[in-house]
Amino acid sequence: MKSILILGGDGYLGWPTAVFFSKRGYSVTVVDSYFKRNICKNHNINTLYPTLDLVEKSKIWYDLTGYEIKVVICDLRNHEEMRKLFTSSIKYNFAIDHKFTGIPETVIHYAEQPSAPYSVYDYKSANFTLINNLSVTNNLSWTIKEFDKNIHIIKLGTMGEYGTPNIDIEEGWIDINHKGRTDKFLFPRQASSLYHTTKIMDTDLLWYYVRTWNLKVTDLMQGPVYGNITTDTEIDDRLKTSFHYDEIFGTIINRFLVQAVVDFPLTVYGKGDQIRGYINISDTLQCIYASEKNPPKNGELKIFNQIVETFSVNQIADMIAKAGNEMGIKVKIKKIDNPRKEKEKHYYNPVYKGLKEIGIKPKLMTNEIIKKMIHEVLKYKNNINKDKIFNGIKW
Ligand code: USQ
Repeated sequence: MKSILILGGDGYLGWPTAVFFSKRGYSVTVVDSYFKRNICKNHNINTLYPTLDLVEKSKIWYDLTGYEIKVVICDLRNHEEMRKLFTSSIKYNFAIDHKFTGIPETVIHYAEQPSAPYSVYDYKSANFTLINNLSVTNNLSWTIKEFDKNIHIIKLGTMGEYGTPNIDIEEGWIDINHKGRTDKFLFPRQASSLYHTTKIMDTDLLWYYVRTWNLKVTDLMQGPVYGNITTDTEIDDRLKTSFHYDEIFGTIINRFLVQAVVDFPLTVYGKGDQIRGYINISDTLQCIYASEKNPPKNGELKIFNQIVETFSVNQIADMIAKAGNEMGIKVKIKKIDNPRKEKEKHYYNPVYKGLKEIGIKPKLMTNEIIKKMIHEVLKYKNNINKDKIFNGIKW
């Protein structure tokens, strides 16, 4: 049985990833510090529906399927806590069999503060983002060097590291010819939030450790994710992943779906011509799985641009309004002053071939999929707190 460790296992992507691998016969351990839950408590943020904690969800998963997901609650900014995960002093907060499952073959690293608005909210949140994101990546790299350099690290990066340059965005790397000589470099990165900047620093850290210690790393440059429907979590509503629509943790498509059903004009920031690459949550799982099955060699950093299609904010608003209107919901759209510092009109042409080459079959955001998502959100319409949709967190 292959063993996999998922750091940040309580998150929007962490929990469905755990369930996905568990269902496919992997021995799965999830780790989380619950900092996102704590931020939500402090900011009075509720998700679209309540989500049980990791111990409760893992118990339900075991009762329904007989598959065990082991749970560890700890703070990975602490190097000793990280080291314990790789030894028999690991302490499970939930397990059927409390015996150490051994050193994992793969570590999926999601354990980062993922919100761009939160990273610029105030000094404390900025500093937390910086320290958390970099120290977890650093602690993981040192621990893997100590225990086994053959462990494959799958790290969630972000397309936002590249920013919106006026040239095509390559898949991680670029060949530069300068004064008659040529070399290969990481594609230039320039982010437009502190959160995205920490992800650039992560990439640099990992690339340094790959070159220096021969680690094996896959970096997935993912665009904003949407949806909450993943086949394996559909067996029971209590297993659904979290769904944020608030300004801190909600990403654009999920936010617009919620705004559509409560008659809140879709909050298009600025001109709305900002283009990004998007991906359905079920495709994220396919991509992680394909990456796990195609590990890099020691001393190799594989980079994939993890998106399946690109849209402008205006296009997304129009698509959601069209689907909503066809369902009898009157959807309004409103352009508001952009609280962010970002280019509102720009060239955007990223390459995203690598994941298709290893077998990903993308699920596109069709009218039918949008209607299915609106239908899902409508079930929880009464839980939605309009006051949390837009408070104008500024860059
Ligand atoms: N936007 C709006 N209205 C809104 C919310 C967002 O017009 O109500 C616009 C933003 O200005 C931006 C675009 O939509 O141009 C995307 O914003 P977002 O909030 O959906 O995504 P972002 O802050 O970039 O971050 C999210 C995740 C982050 C991930 C990133 C991928 O929170 O963890 O890394 O998407 S990417 O954007 O490709 O960097």
